[in-house]
Amino acid sequence: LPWETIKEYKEILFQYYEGIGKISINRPKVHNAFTPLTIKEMQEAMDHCRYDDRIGVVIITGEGGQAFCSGGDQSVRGHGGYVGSDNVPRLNVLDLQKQIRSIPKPVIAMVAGWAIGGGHVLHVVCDLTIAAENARFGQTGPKVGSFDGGFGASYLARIVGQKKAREIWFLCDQYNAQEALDMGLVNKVVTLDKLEETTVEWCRKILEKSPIALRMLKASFNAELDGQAGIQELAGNATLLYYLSDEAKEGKNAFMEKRKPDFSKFPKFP
Ligand code: 2NE
Repeated sequence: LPWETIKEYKEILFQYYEGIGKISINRPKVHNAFTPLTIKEMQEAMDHCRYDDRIGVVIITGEGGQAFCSGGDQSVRGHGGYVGSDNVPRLNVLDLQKQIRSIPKPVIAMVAGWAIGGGHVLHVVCDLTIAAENARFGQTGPKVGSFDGGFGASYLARIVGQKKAREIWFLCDQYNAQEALDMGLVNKVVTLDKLEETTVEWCRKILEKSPIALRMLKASFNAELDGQAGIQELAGNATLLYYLSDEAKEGKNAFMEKRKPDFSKFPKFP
């Protein structure tokens, strides 16, 4: 497909095609393990996707066909986090996870090969996952001295159930694409050569739908799980809709015109 580059980065590719923003980790030699810079670049790209009016759906993926993402790059893991060129240890992937959940547009993980450790959590937090037959899923935390007790544990358990989530973390086994499909961890499995085509097909179906309905639904699914922050997002969308109404505009206009607002003509729905 004729993807066009939105911006050049060092550790990711960021491309656009017909309403879709595609963010792809580009470190195939290490199975797309991420460094603080990879995440910083992904965060900037996600932010761009949020504000770019042409983009209605986002794909997150990894280059090379062998890996989606193998988690934090262990070679730069230091004292208290993953260390970048500024020598500061960070776990900035946690901020990216929040961004994926809160962007008011569907995010699809397109997984070929390994989705492991922090890379597995990245696909977990995406709204949908489409996997190639060669996809392999799992957590490694307790094996390599790490864990993700946030979305990586609680949201995973919401998806696959408490028993299965505990099995995934306690045993650190790996699961193939069919097993992932059977446990509801992915939405669809296709051959590797059909992965992008199918994902773009799903994007097209989504892009035909009402953006506000999609936005409200995403916020609604999140709200149940995300406590006050989830309610804040859902309520923010309610405010957005209210601001579009003549009733809300009457309040603002009255203030600007230094008069008493007249809300009497607006219906009191049962
Ligand atoms: C993914 C897996 C199972 C693949 O195994 P295999 O045998 O197919 O490949 P191999 O040879 O292990 O990997 C190829 C190259 O990629 C590097 C390897 O070291 C190897 O390099 P060379 O020997 O060719 O030089 N590589 C792979 N993953 C890497 C990584 N994460 N960091 C640095 N280099 C990596 C196998 O590679 C594997 O188990 N990888 C490690 C998975 C892992 O434990 N990830 C970190 C989990 S913790 C985390 O992500 C995290 C968190 O828990 C909380 C917050 C933030 C992050």
